[in-house]
Amino acid sequence: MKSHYMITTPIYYVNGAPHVGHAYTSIAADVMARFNRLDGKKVFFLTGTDEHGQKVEQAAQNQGSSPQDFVDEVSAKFRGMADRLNISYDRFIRTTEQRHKESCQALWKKIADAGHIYLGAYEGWYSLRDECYFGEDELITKPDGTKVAPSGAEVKWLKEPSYFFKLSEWQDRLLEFYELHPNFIGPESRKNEIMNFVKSGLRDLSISRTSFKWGIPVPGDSDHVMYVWFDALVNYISALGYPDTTNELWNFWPVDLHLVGKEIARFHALYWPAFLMAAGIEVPKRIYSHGWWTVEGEKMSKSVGNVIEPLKLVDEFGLDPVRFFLLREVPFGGDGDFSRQALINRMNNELANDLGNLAQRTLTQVYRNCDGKLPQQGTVTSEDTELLAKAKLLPILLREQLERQALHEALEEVWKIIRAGNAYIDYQAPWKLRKTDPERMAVVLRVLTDILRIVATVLQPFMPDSMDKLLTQLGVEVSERQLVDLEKDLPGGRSLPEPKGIFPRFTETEA
Ligand code: ME8
Repeated sequence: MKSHYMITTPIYYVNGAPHVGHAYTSIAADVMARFNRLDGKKVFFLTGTDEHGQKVEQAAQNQGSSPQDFVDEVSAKFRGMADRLNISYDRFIRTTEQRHKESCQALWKKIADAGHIYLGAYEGWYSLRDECYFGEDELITKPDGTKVAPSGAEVKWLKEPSYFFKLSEWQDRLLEFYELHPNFIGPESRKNEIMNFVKSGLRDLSISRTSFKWGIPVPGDSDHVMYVWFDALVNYISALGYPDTTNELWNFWPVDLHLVGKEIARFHALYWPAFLMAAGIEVPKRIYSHGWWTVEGEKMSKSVGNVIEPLKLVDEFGLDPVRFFLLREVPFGGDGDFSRQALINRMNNELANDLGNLAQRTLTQVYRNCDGKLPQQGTVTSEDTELLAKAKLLPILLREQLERQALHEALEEVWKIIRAGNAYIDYQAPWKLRKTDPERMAVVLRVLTDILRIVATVLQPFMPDSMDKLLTQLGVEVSERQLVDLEKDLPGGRSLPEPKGIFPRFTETEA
């Protein structure tokens, strides 16, 4: 088994405040980082902010700030969000850091020296909002006849001197690479889309700008700053100390997973591998793009005023219910709709009722009827073994599901066990056994604590704080919470603390 695992989120633009979409990617990546740590791997989890480009320069101007002051302020908000959401990043990179700039210039030089960059002039339809040029055939004509970018953003005809990356020469190599590495792009639908785009023919890519200053100077030609996407993508290797590939961190390359939203899959699955191949650097193992959140059926936008602020959600519902809801509600990879009622339903039905009650019922009976001590394992029935055997499969199932980013399937698998646990406790009715067969009662409660221990261990990446509490109530030491620890049974007789409910029900307060 490979001992290193590297995962990244996109680095977020600092031209607006963080919203639930950013929180979503970061939480999903956090789950995968934490799961791999739990599985005994050395993890490098990278996130951060993308701070150059014309949009940022303009946003700073609009606010009357210098670009640097402006990016310092907004980047701190993103970092604050990550901390509040319990995102266990190992490095928060900012593209305005000096070492990142040097890294970008080193990569540029490497690609240029290998003959893949030339100076030309660019004209075309440019969308400021997307920071991207579009071909005539990619534009969409609105009912009033105006042409806009596929994203709906306004486009302008621009002409400027520009350095180009010879992307057109990489078409065959990229297609061959996709064929040879069928897991490189996920989900499958996105892979087909990108392959079709490449097959339709690649144009050389403009990778510098002269129309503004807020960017990284092109080595040897300071009239040009680097195209913000060149600068941004390089963060993934500058964080590992590129061009110094002899340092420890470089063992994490190639990255195992770039997790991104679907709108930027193309930059990651096409431009990025081409840049890397041109520089003779290994290509990432996998790019997975998830879908987009809308809010109560509508696109999230500042002008509609329906932007969901993740920290407000956390204030109202608590962190772990929010983390759980986002990953449970929507099949990962597809689009989703945020609704307050849906969050409340998940919280009350699946956290408070299903998991919360199972834990509370089991632990209260152990506390009251087993002297507050973890029961010994006893003689088990076929029903006991069946349930235990299913629960013991969870680590293996989850490992496989998370390898293909099926986060929702992983949660469903855990909930199957929780539901089976509830059916088991109702049927076995240990509270009745207390008088008639106390020995059997102890066995039933021990089966239930064993089930809960497995469930709580594998759910730690999703809800770290709550599962920490549950594992403590189950008498599991902090040093016994890795997946491998599940291979050993806990000795009976440990004193357990008085159980306390972990997931309160949510009730709307009257307005
Ligand atoms: O694109 N639903 O930054 P960005 C789900 N700086 N996810 C969403 C979302 C939504 N409604 N809105 C945003 C950039 N996201 C570049 C990236 S990487 C080298 C450079 C998430 O601030 C999703 O992950 O626009 C999306 O890809 C990312 O935020 C875009 O963030």
